[in-house]
Amino acid sequence: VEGSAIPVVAPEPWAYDADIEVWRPTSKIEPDHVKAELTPERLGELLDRGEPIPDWFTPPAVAAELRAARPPRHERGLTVFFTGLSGSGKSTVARGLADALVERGGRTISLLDGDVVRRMLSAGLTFSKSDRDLNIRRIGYVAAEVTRNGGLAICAPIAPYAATRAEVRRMVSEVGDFVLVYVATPLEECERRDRKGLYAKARAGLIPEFTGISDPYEEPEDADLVLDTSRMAPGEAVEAVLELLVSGGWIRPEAEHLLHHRSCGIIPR
Ligand code: ADX
Repeated sequence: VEGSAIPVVAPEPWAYDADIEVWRPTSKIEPDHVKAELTPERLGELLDRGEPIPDWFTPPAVAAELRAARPPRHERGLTVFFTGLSGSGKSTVARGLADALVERGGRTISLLDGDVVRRMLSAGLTFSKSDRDLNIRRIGYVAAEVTRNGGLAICAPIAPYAATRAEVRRMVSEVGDFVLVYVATPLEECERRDRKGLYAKARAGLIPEFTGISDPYEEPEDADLVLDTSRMAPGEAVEAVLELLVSGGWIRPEAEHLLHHRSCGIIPR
């Protein structure tokens, strides 16, 4: 520092010399030696996947603290949030996913289907923008609580507004992980199916503010997965979500999972 009697010594960068297994100033490492590196991103990845932290990087006790602060994804709470038009297949895929996950075991599953939520949690709400937003916020609140406690919440409302979906993503991300699945079945297909006969009524003007007909649906631009159920069977759609959850590390691959079961003395069918 200028004018001070104390000289300031700037430390030079250090790195781990993997060849001779010591930490040294980078300038002293032989050019042909391997400098081991672990960037903060790579460390985050290792923790997310529950993989070992190399012991040259940090002592095991510190690694254990890091793991406690950032548990692997398969131990962390997760919300899988489906969004899409009425009749797009959200509920079918969400239910299929819930069944598949229960079958695999290892996770507690809470299914918050749009129609069921409307009957229970949101009875009395209309389909005005503000009531839809309130409905989605309630779903988000419950999903965040499930996620906070390490559970896996599956939600399947229309959730037509991007800002409200983003709010739910924020709420859940504070306490765990969030995955958005856009069930992008085209309106024509949803209307052709018209399972509940509601599109016909909406076209006839009997139901006002019907999503896709007389009310907006804002397509997500932040979806982690996009599924079109007019091009795939429900089982395939469920498989696609499972694959995403396995590749992201939220659930273990089937083989490993069966081994784990065996080691616990459970004999899979
Ligand atoms: S959201 O907009 O608030 O997310 P939510 O998923 O709960 O909608 O409910 C949608 C379901 O309510 C539809 O699948 C349909 O069966 C029924 N419904 C009744 N009126 C409407 C409407 N005006 N718009 C959309 N869906 C409606």
